[in-house]
Amino acid sequence: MTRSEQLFERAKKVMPGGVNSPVRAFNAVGGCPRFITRAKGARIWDADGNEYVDYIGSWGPMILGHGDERVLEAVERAMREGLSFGAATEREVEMAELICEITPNVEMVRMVNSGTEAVMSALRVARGYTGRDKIVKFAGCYHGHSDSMLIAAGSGVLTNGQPGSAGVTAGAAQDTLMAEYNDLNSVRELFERNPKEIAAVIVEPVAANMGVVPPVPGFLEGLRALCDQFGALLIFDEVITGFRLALGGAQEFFGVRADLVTYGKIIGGGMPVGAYAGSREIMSCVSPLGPVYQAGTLSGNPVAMAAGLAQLRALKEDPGVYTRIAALAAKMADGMRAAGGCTVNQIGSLLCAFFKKGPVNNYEDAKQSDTGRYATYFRHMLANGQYIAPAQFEAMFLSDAHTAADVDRTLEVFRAFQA
Ligand code: KE4
Repeated sequence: MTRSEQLFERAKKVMPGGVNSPVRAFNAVGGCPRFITRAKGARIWDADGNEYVDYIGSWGPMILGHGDERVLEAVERAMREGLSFGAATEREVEMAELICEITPNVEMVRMVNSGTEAVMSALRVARGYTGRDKIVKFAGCYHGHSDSMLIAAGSGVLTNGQPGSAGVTAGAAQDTLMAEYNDLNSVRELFERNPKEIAAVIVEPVAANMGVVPPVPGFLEGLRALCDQFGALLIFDEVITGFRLALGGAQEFFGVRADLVTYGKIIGGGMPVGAYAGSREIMSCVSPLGPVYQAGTLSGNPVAMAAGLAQLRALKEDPGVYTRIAALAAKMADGMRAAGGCTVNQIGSLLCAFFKKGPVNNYEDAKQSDTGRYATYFRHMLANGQYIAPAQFEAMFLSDAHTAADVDRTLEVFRAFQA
């Protein structure tokens, strides 16, 4: 048995599925998950000493690459001062000031500990601010595991949500309405059926949890117009796109204003951090200033703030990173398309190969992808030192630590698979 196999056997005895997050179990692709021991730059190593080029980057946080010295030094300095106080600290103020400075339309920020917590809290603020109950989400978009976001599309997408997980009650599901990504009519119809009941529309400005599916031109602008017309808030879930598509995230990249924005991943530099943010008027609803309660023992944790601040400051000081990582992703996408046999969606430093004829513009399209072939693709890439998402409905993440030579090697391995 390999070391990873031994560790997985132990893990399955004491952790559900042997993991702390389901996608890590490799259930969608088969085989034993690799237990990772260390990482540096664009490389990770598993418990058997195998080296991989890492295109997951902890699912997005490692935009500078693993073990960036600026982040490590900030963490080492902060941890010597104290791991956690449960009290106000200057670093939280610096983080909030920096986010307000670099993010469009944001005047106030609340730090939390994960993307899920950021979304859950933003939804509560939207309901508290508007006095309305219903939320519109899109089939195929993932916003973390809070009950009202674990919703399956009903018989038709345009029905009230159904529980998408055991343990989610019909009561929790009833206030979530499902629309079709890139289909403004599906949203308009929900507003017309529920004219004064929709508190917010929440959207991944680039869908990256059904594979990568960019918004078609006019989609985000249309959501903005519908929310304005019907008095609902527009929530951009930027847990993936935030500080990744551009320094100002999707709001900057697409030039569309959201009322609330949620963050995670990059904002923590690899440490557990999430945040939600918006105008002073809306965020003034949040306790202790306003009536919407939300709290957290480790929110704004000083060591996590130090990691996130170091990463965001590095991105602010060198915005050329966005051009560099988008160029690498485009090189990868072009090479994959040239190999044939797949549809590749790419935007900024995000990309994904679907094993079906294109286009892939929504969840219905994405679901037609040959997930069996994806699993074979995954195992081929892994066997050749390329660590990509162990599931079709995820993304590849490029970082500033990846090089053109890395991409050339990955394409060589991909062409061998497609041959
Ligand atoms: P977390 O609670 O996992 O920090 O964030 C939830 C979340 C919210 N919104 C978006 C757009 C997200 O992509 C996520 C989490 N992303 C997944 C990757 N598809 C995390 C990986 C995992 O679940 O292990």
